[in-house]
Amino acid sequence: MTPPSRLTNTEVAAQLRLIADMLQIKGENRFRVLAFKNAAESIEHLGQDLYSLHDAGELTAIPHVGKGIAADISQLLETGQIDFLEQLKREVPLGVVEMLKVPDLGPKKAARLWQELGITSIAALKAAGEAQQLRTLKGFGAKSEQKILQGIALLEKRKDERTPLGVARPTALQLIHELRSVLPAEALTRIEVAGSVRRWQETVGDLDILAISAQPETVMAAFQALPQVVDVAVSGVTKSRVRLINDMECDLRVVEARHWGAALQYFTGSKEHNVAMRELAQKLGWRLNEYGLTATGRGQDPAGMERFFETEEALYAFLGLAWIPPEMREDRGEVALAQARQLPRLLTSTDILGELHGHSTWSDGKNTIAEMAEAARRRGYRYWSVCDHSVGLGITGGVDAERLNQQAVEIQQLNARWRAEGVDFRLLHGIEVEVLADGALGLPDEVLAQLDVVVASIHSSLRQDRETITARCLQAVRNPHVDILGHPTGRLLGRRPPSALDVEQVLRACAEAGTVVEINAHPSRLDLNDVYARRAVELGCKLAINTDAHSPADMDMMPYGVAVARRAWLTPDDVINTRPVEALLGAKA
Ligand code: DGT
Ligand code: CA
Ligand code: CA
Ligand code: ZN
Repeated sequence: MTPPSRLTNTEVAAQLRLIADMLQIKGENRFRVLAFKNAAESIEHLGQDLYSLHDAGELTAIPHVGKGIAADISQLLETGQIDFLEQLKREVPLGVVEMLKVPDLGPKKAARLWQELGITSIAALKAAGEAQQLRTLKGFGAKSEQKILQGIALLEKRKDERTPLGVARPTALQLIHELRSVLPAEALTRIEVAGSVRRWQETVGDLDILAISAQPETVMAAFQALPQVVDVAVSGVTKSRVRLINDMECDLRVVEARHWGAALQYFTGSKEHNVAMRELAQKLGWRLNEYGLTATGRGQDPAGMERFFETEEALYAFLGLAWIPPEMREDRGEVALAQARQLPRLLTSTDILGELHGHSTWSDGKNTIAEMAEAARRRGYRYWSVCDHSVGLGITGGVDAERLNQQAVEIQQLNARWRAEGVDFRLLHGIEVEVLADGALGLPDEVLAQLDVVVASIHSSLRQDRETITARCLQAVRNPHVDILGHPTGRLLGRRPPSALDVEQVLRACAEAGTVVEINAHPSRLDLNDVYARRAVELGCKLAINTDAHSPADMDMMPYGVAVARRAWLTPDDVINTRPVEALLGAKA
């Protein structure tokens, strides 16, 4: 048997929660239920790898994990399942557990709905509610029936919400990784993510995965059996649609090798790009679908003749096009450019030579300057700019004139060491200075004047009206000491809307003042977004892509920022941190 792929702590916690829910529906002792819930809670918040604890025989050192639960966890890590949970699954339908998601529907009610009315899914619950059958249950009035229907409506609305790419992409890649590890190589020739995730769209409706296999049934069975899958909505030989434990839905399609090119093109989308592609094909006498091209008879080839493509490149080439990077496939003129062989040379991650905005323990970063620099150097960067927050933001630490001087000493020492060792790496000394509510900066000009890089950002009073916050931002970007405008709109994807800022006006001012605009690469921000970044370049701005790292791991987020730039059609020349450090500092002077 293939060993199960590694589970994350969150996934292990989810399995324990599932046990707790099932026990609750069965009406078991509440302390037993609580034991599983508490264990799940501590595992989710455990800052440690479960596998190494397991290997060391130390699972019981985790708070709330006793011998019994530790044994269940061991079994899960070793075999990919827990016997006890498998047994529970045979007793309690997953659909009934599902019903607990309806607000105000507790385990006791769910159990009665199941046992007395035979309801085993939310869909069935909704139908029964609409048919006014719930009120027939003893103790259930018209009012509680109404409440359940309202709860279901709320749940459906939540389901319509799109997932941030920073959650969706790792989810898709994990599914692919797990399928690769559970399936024998001969059952899975190829597997790739398609849809909006492949295009790196900032939010994602559902996941789309595409595979080539000579054994589609085997692939589908393995897919539906993945531990993250809570519900199978569609189950066919070539297509499955499932719902995952994190509430995302995922489509998997299995195709033949000869259809791969057209299928990947079709399921990558966007729909708009596909419409443009179909129109082009039509003009050339072909009908384009997810299998390939069929001659319409209006071109040179006889009607009904088929063409298949093993690669996307071959399909695009057959239609007279250069291969178009997925990030550009939004029908914004890319098809005409590909036809004219004039696609831009898009920025790639390897073009990035360093970062200009990151934090250390001098403000809210988790690592020292030396640790951050070492991490940057190890990933091949040639420079990294320490930009800690100016004081007074209500966070611990922060820098003022005095602390900046102390910081400078530390930075000089580190730089001197690398110079002596002949290492091509340089720390830049910068700051992320707060743009105060009235547009003044958090530190005086003469302090800012001594630094290599000044990033000005807004973290407070983000709800000012459009006029006020725009004026505030204009004042900051026009300050000659400000080099970069950090995360301009302040949005947090899925959590906080952008400020009311008049971005167009601010971008014009940046172009005029020579202030660089940031694409904050952190997937919770992606700020500027693709549309504004495109506009910035049109207006003559330069951009900087920074992860705003607070720990070395944050630096891994750079591809998200590069993807925003690619979706904005940016070339290396549009982005200043593709330049060597001398050119960078020279341009600033
Ligand atoms: P999403 O899921 O809303 O984030 O966006 P997509 O682009 O992943 O859309 P999705 O999952 O509905 O479909 C995946 C791809 O399949 C889509 O990008 C293009 C293709 N596709 C799906 N439905 C249609 C359609 O009705 N017409 C065309 N031309 N393409 C379609
Ligand atoms: Ca999709
Ligand atoms: Ca889909
Ligand atoms: Zn920052």
